Amino acid sequence: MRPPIEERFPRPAVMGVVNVTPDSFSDGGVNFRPEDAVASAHGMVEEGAVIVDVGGESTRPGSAGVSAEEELRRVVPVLEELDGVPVSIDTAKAEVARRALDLGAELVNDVTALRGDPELAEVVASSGAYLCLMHMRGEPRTMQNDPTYEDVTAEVASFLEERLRFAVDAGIPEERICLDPGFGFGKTVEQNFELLGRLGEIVALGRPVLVGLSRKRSLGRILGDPEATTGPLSASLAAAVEAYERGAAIFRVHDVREHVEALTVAAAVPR
Ligand code: 7PJ
Repeated sequence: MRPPIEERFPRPAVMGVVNVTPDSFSDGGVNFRPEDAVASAHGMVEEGAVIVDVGGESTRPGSAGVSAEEELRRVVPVLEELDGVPVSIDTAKAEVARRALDLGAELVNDVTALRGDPELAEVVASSGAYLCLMHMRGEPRTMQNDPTYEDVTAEVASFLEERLRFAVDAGIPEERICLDPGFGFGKTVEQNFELLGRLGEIVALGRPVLVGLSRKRSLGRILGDPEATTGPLSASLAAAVEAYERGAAIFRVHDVREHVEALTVAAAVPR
């Protein structure tokens, strides 16, 4: 039996990103070769990541999906070599999750929050894995086409509450689930910052909150480039510390060492 997710990953916990894709917006395919992905994952653990998130399908704005076969072709050779490294599988597909869990993954990071594949909930429930439920408006191919909300934070919170209920009803214990507001997934720059400022309202749902702000385009855009498709490390660190301040627990990042250092300092400040 696994301990509750907040015991397994006490805050602040850093999750390293290993995209086994040719086209991710943030790291441009540096880990597309399995041996490079494996080396990156080990390096991230040495730098203080408590888990690495391995994904074979890009979800950057504008991207189309890939088949389960292609996703498996990308991630399985990596997972097979990651003995001893704590792994999260970034997938919305039951078949990919099942194989990854068999190969030792302990967390399923599903950006569709169990809306993508009707069989994924059962795979997670029967395996005892941890689960991240993320908010996304629309789908990656179209999600940045003029997203509108009455109140972005309230809508994200009620969505996550509903998906948490769905997951629990499907047999996944609440104590194994974390929630993610999905920065950049169907949100404008202004909406992302609004959500970050009011992250406490997501934390108030009572589950650990995972945030992915690392290198996101909103950071580049707030710095003045209206066409930015990525953001710099300095801005990523500021955003992570702001999220920590508001109660975020798990930080999905590309630059592990720097985030561990920044968050260690933030956590040393008495409050
Ligand atoms: C996120 C994610 C995020 C979670 C990506 C990238 C972009 N999963 N997958 N949260 N972003 N849970 O590789 O940075 O924000 S894809």
